Amino acid sequence: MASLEETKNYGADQIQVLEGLEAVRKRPGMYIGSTGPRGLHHLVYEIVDNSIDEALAGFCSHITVTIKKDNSIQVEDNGRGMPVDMHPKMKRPAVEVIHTVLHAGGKFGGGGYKVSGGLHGVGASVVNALSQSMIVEVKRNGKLYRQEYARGKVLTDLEVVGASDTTGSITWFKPDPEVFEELEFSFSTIEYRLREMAFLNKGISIKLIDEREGMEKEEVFHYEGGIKEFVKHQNRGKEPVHKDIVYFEVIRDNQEMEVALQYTDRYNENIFSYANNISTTEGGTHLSGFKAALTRVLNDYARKNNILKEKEENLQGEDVREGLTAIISVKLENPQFEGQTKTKLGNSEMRSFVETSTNDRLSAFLEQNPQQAKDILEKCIRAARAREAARKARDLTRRKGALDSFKLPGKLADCSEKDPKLCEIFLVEGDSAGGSAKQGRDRTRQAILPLRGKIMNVEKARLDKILNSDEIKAMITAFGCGVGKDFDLSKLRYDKIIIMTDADVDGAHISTLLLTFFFRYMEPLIQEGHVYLAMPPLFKVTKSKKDHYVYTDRELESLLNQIGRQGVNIQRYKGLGEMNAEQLWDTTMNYQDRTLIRVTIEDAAAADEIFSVLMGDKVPPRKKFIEENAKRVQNLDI
Ligand code: 0RA
Repeated sequence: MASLEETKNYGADQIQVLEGLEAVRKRPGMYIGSTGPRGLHHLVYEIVDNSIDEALAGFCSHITVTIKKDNSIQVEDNGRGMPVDMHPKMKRPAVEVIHTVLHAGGKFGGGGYKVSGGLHGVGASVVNALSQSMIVEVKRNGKLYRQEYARGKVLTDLEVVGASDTTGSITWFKPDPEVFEELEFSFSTIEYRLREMAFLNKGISIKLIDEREGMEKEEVFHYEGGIKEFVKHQNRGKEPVHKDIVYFEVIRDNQEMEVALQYTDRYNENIFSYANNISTTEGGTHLSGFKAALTRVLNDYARKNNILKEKEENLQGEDVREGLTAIISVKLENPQFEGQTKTKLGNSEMRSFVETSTNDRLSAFLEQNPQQAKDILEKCIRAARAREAARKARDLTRRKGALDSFKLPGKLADCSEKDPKLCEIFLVEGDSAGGSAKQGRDRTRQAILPLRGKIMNVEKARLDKILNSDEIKAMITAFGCGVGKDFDLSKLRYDKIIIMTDADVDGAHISTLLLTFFFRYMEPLIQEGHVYLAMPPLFKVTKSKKDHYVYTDRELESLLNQIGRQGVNIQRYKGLGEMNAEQLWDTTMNYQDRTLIRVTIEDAAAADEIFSVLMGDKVPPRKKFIEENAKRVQNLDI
């Protein structure tokens, strides 16, 4: 990719030297967030980010990430190749400094925007510190260089091991089992991240290969349309309100902004903002600039064209964001990340830059596309009217006291313990299983709420309708913390909310409906980790009068191998209802032996994608999604 001339201009003296890697091994959480699956995957992003930086600098077009058979990772790019010349102060090759000195990477001087901030940009040295083995190869100057590291240390000097007529970098690492609790990489987690990177950096081609046995797979992410295609992807299960995705890009001095948006017939707002490829989940100046411009432009246009009549009130922010899918991506030289999780952009110049640009470009779009402008505004006006109706419905339900927890629902079998921290509530599919659960439970700490039939699909209704559903009202009163804007987590009456459904397709559907409701209207429940899925057994295996409960097909296989297949009786549970109270307690509810899956949300955009695809009206994307993710649903980690 890069010519020899360009390669020469950069070198070791541009690398700043900071501190040692012992600290990283002592307190890995400080550098990669955790030593669980999240931290493990962070290692991959860290290495990929360096190649993305090289692409943003204009020298790299292709990145390949491979999950190797042994759950090690290889990242290869066709950039200039990492610098190999001697670092003047350290008297070591630059590539070695990058991999052994904290913060040496990601802090190169020179033009371009660097992915840095938040947990990112801690550098390749952190990956070395947390790997049992790491090998880096550089193709540069017509040569192939190689160096090995392990657990933060250098194993071999940088050597020339061959010739090369191309340039690029290859990094291979195997995470350290002494550090990580789990060493298994998730294809779909990495896939999500790489796809996001490809959307945010149009033109870059990123390939993901899984070489693990029985899981062989390959995907390429390459989007010439960038975030415009991101919006299309997010909206693939939804019905758009207008034809085109609005897209604009403004580049000025050393700042860039890109916006893509489209309204859908949904009711929730989905705005995802990024700064230098980092997801700014806490928002910041770029997001508030965008929101201000959106409200203003739509109101101005509606007034000017008499779509909003003189006596009508202005559209509010929430009206112009209902059903909106939007991506805002800015790139700037010195991003300031603030907020609790360092994901809030603080640079004040970004507010006016995004606001003015959006004002200009969005009004131009509306002027040039009167039909689409009309479609959008009609949707916003419907939202404004519904907001009024919902407010009235909420006031009414509140006045009636229908959602107060002193009027607990009749079918709730509550527990006697009063300290919420010690209590849990099982949401049980069907009255018969509900009956067994009531009998089998620990009455002091376990409450049971049987749910009858299908829960309402909240993706397709506004709050005023949703509040008419008995099942939903029962949950709101039982939990005790309100709903939607009024939600108050501190009032939660149970520490654990446990969804207990049959291990079949209907059960999975009910779980998804419940999770969708929690995600859209009680999000802190999920964010703070209060929601769980119970794991009822799939089989009861009886041999010589001894019962074994088995939870997965794989477990059944290994049990049969262990106890032999002769004289074995296998009962497949079709539903919770087939278990009596004692069995339900033994297998699924008792504190010691049960397995609960905690539902977590790694990423809001991913979760929205999952819920809107699973719960939307379009069948083909749903079918495709379920087929692709069928395995993952077993271990629902959203
Ligand atoms: C030359 C100079 C610089 C970085 C790279 C090459 C480079 C680093 C990586 C990391 C992964 N792949 C890479 N490819 C190239 C530093 C020059 C600067 O300050 O930008």
